[in-house]
Amino acid sequence: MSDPVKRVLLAKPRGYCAGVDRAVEAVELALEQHGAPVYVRKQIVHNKHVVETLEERGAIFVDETDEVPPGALVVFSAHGVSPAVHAQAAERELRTIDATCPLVTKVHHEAKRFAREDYDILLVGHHGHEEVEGTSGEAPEHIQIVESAEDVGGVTVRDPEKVIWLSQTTLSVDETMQTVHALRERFPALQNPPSDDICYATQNRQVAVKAMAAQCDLVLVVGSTNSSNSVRLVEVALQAGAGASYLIDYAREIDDAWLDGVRTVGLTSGASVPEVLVRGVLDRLAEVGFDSVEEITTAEETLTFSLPRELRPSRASR
Ligand code: 10E
Ligand code: SF4
Repeated sequence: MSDPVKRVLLAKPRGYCAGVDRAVEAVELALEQHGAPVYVRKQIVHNKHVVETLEERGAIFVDETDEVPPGALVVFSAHGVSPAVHAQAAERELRTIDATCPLVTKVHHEAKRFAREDYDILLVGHHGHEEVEGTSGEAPEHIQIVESAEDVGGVTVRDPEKVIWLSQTTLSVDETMQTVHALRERFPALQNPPSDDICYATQNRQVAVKAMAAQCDLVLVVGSTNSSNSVRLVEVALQAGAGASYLIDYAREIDDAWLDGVRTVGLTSGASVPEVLVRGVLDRLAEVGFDSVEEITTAEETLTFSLPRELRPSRASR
């Protein structure tokens, strides 16, 4: 008999967002329509399992376009690329499919618009993250990256009356608001982005994990270590009162010691994580007595994006 006090709270929404779904499908369709190999610049999304599965099907992941043979087909990842990368690809006469999430593209448009209007743009985000490199590459002379409230003291602007903040799409909402608060103390005229840059999927996954964290002795987040939004879910769970929280790629990474004395396990997954990996964790937890599963729903998601233009059926073939 299973122990009735052992239970799993399963966050909803979790896992794939609309932008990831579209980007992964773009690589799958490119492989179907054009045959292997299909090159992909950077990881299409930051998930080990997704990347390995696509590699098995003939995708070749490269760091830069100069690793792609001239004339070959390359997909740009969901995190977006700077205009310089588009130019390099054009120079090598590569065929390109741009799988940048439309919500990242929206931030690029904002960056271009405010740079054109000669604002100083403070981009809240993580140095070295591909999305931040892509967005800041739209207007490097106008954009400064601000990682956290601690960075704010070092920011200088040309005209404190003409400053706007934008952000990476996958940050912690609460931490970002602290950074913005610190920025506004220095620059009271700081303008907000025209609409939220932290996307609906990031926000929804954080709200869902917050709703259950305080009831959980342990929160497991399925996701890869380079996945910003997944890492943020561990931090948010801990801040919202979870006893402990760990990031895992696979069920096999669960350390039995984590479950010692645990009654309630919370489970969620990042926006780049396929549901099959969550199912694997549920199966593993059931084997050790956590077979009662309750879904905690804080939002319903229905958003979908159309495929990248290069993959949409041509009018003639419809
Ligand atoms: O590291 P991130 O959370 O930005 O990326 P991810 O691939 O884990 O999740 C999808 C998020 C994207 C593409 C950025 N908006
Ligand atoms: Fe797009 Fe948000 Fe998903 Fe990033 S996390 S791919 S911005 S929907």
